[in-house]
Amino acid sequence: MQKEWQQGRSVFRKPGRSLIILILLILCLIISGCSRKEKETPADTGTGSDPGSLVIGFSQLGSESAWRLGNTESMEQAAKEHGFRLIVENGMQKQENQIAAIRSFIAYRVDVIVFAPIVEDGWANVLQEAKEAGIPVIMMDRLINIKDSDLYTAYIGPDHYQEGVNAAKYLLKKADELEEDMSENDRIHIVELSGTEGSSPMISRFQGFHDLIDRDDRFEVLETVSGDFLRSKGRECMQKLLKKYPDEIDVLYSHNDAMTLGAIEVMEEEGIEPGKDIVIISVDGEQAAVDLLKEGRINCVVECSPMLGDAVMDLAQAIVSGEDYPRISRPEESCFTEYDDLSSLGPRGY
Ligand code: GZL
Repeated sequence: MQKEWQQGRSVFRKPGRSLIILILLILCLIISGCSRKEKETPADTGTGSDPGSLVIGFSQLGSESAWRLGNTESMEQAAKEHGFRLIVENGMQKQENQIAAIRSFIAYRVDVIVFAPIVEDGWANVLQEAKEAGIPVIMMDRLINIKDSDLYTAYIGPDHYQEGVNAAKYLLKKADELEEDMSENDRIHIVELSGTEGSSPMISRFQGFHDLIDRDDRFEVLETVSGDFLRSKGRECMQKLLKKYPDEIDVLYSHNDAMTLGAIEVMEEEGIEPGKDIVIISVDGEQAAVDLLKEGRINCVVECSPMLGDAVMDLAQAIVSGEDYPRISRPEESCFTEYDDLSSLGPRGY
């Protein structure tokens, strides 16, 4: 699905907090003896002083899930293998932290900026500043809403809409089985744990799923609640849903494995058999979820690969070297279900 680029709301923030964070970040870089002059090789590249090695500023959105941790690790490993210096700033789930980090990378004059935007809106100003500084920006993992798509150089990340479609396709197949145990007028009741409000994976996984399910009158989505991609909130939301819809829930569609693991904890505390009493569809494909799929406690795991590091580093090299490069790149992704032979599925690495 081609994403419609709408005009992004430029968010002008009070200079106070963000400016303080920016100044502190720049001071840290200078004090640590690595203030970067006119494209000199930084004092401590940490990866040899090869003048060809790049310095990359990476604004990661947080560390909210095994997926995110795997993504950060993938970037760190790939930078090391490419001989690049990677400066990682963890936004800790706050957009203002990410914006301040990008501003510090501009001040430090990195060769390339990489960022995983926590939400879709509010990036135009800082990306304009990076463009005016002549620093290429690679957007990784999540997408943004922006009028001027020239404000980023390239995007590498999953197709979240297709992931929602994959989840729905599994459920359409499962429905034939579920209907056998249902009376004529019954409908298959679904609850949905969605990801961070305003984030592209939440928006697109919702849309991809609902575009198939909402037009099929065998299904009824009872409620969609945001668990913010967090295990703790997945638990909390599932507790509330089980109280609100006692014995009515047939299917859980969860936008990431972390929330699913929290929800399964609650189900088992309530004596509900996950994967049997409630069909469970989850997205990410982290090891813990695949293990539960093999045990029959999850029915479908839609893969969303965090292993983007290598592709990002290759892309950064191509951009800086003036070689051709794809503007949009997406990793190959699978969907693992209870109907598949998973015996050959190797370790997930996250
Ligand atoms: C998806 C990624 C999402 C994962 C979550 O590309 O942005 O963020 O699905 C993570 O686990 O929190």
